[in-house]
Amino acid sequence: MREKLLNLKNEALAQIISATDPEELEHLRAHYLGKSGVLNQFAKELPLLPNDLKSETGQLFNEIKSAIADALASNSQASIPKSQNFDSSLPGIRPPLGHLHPVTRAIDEISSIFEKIGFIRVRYPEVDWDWYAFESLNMPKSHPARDDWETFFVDAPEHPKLGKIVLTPHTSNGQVREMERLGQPPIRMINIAKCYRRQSDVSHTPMFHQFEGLVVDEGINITHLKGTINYFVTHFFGLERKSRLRPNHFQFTEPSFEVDVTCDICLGKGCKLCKEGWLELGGAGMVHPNVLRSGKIDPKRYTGFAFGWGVERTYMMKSGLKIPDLRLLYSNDIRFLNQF
Ligand code: FA5
Repeated sequence: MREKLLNLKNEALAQIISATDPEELEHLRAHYLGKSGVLNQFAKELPLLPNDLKSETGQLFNEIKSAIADALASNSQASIPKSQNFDSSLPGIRPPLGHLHPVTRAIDEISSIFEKIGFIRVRYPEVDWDWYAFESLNMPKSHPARDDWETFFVDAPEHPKLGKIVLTPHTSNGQVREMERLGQPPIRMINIAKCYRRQSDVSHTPMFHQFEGLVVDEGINITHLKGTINYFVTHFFGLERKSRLRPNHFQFTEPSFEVDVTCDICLGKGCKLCKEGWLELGGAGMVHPNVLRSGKIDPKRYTGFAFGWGVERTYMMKSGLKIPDLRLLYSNDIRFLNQF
């Protein structure tokens, strides 16, 4: 009896689960639970069992009866007529789609603007020797200008010639590496990579990106630098935005400049946000002869210009974008990122 009941349960549940329409389900209900159904036949036989088996088999009978009743009730899909269940004319549910991070988009846009005028996109190590990050760039070990870069040093053995290992604080480490890669000019590099500094506030993040341009050839002068900056500014920000060069100092360029772009709100007139009408884009200048020498390029024959700007800061200056705190870009807050 026990075995028969268990077989009955398995058979019933298999049939109920695979039932696909309400009629079939009704038929199964009558077959198993109906007045003259299979389970009632078993119920009639229960009193005839020997006393020692009665209670145990009775309990199993009840369990199986409720398991079959539950299965019939929960197969609700099958109990609703198909025509009511699915309306094929309803519009589909659009799955949520992500998009590229705004910084990745900015990097793609910056690369394509420079690639159109013959710059080659490269990427150099983000963990590099002191030689490439500082010393080859005319910044001797003891030079106080190094403090400006607030560098993270890696706790690793020093190289006898290349020095310590650093998390690159700027993309200028690509300058001498590119000179070494090509061996000789012409050079037209755009190096975009992550940079790291011990800084964190509304306009600084400890990890950020820079894009570094380097052009070296015969007869390169400041007008080429100014023309390249104008080209970038009008393509990235729009024709109404202007750029200017302001004198500055970097060890690896001479002369050196800070590049400004007109404010997206007042377009150079001066407003509460920018005060004087200009926003700072980043550094630039004519490559210092010592840097060319580090890259084994003859400074008597060749000259060059370089610039290095922050991707996030440059992106924030686009018209119409109001990003109050640079750190929001890396907060992974989906409500913030969804706006772009
Ligand atoms: C430099 O890093 C120079 N290597 C730039 C350069 C290259 C000058 C080639 C001349 C020739 P500076 O420290 O000013 O310069 O940084 C350049 C830009 O990086 C800044 O204007 C800013 O846009 C961005 N930047 C710097 N630190 C941070 C930071 N912590 N968070 C976000 N952006 C930053």
